[in-house]
Amino acid sequence: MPGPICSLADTADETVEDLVMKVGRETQQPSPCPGVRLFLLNRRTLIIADRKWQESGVGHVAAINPTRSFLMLTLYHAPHSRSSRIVRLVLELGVLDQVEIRIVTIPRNDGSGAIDPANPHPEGKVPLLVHDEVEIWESNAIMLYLTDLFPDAGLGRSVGSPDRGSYLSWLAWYGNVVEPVIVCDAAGLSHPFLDATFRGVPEVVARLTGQLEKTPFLLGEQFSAADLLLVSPYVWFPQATPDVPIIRDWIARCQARPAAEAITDFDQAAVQA
Ligand SMILES: N[C@@H](CCC(=O)N[C@@H](CS)C(=O)NCC(=O)O)C(=O)O
Repeated sequence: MPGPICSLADTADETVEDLVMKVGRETQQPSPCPGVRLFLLNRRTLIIADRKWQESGVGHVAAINPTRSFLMLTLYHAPHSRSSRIVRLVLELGVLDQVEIRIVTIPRNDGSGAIDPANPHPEGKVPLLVHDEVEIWESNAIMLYLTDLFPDAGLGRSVGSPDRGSYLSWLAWYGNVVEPVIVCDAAGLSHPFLDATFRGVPEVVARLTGQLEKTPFLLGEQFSAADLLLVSPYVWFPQATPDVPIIRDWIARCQARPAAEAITDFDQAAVQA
């Protein structure tokens, strides 16, 4: 529990009506003391309202810049794993100071590591995002959640955007099709049911190529979280990269971004810590 009362930045008297118009929602954070309620006005401002304000409509109301604890966004991360792409997204969004990243262990393919009792993911996996006690799991769901929560960086597409449907489709296609196809291919598995359900690597390559022939990134001229997600298997598993120049160029464009190097440094530092 942080000490919000100690970090008041400014205060103002406002009516209940004024404030209720502005207040987003009450946080689920326990009140620091009797008669005081906490409201998140937006992700930059926390309102502390005391009993007098609540009863009379005029009283002590303080707006402060929240610390990460107020946002209560926690990301469970294992370095050099599928959660690295979520840390990269946090870096791309510029909100590292608003997400607490907890390093946990996972069982690794080489036999090292183990499920970490400190990781609340029901299967012990990463990534897991926890926001105000609600667990969000699966990389594409977490990416959608974070880009909706932090729209200013322009890495997602909000409801009402003409590209919202394409954005959701690329994110879902990654989880529903691309990962199963890449994993089955790497495992040397083939079966008519797999082909019928997911198709295969040539179809994945054709879909990516078809879009990248039209635009430099999947949603057009600008890099988005859809690129970050779709590029990720080729980043960890370069052997899976198709020998298609348009795809290789797209990967190079995505990896030329500062956050691509920053996540490598972040993971390296986390391993050495
Ligand atoms: N579809 C999930 C996959 C999550 C996943 O399998 N994560 C791996 C890390 S690369 C993991 O936690 N493995 C640990 C385990 O299997 O216990 C996602 O994309 O979030």
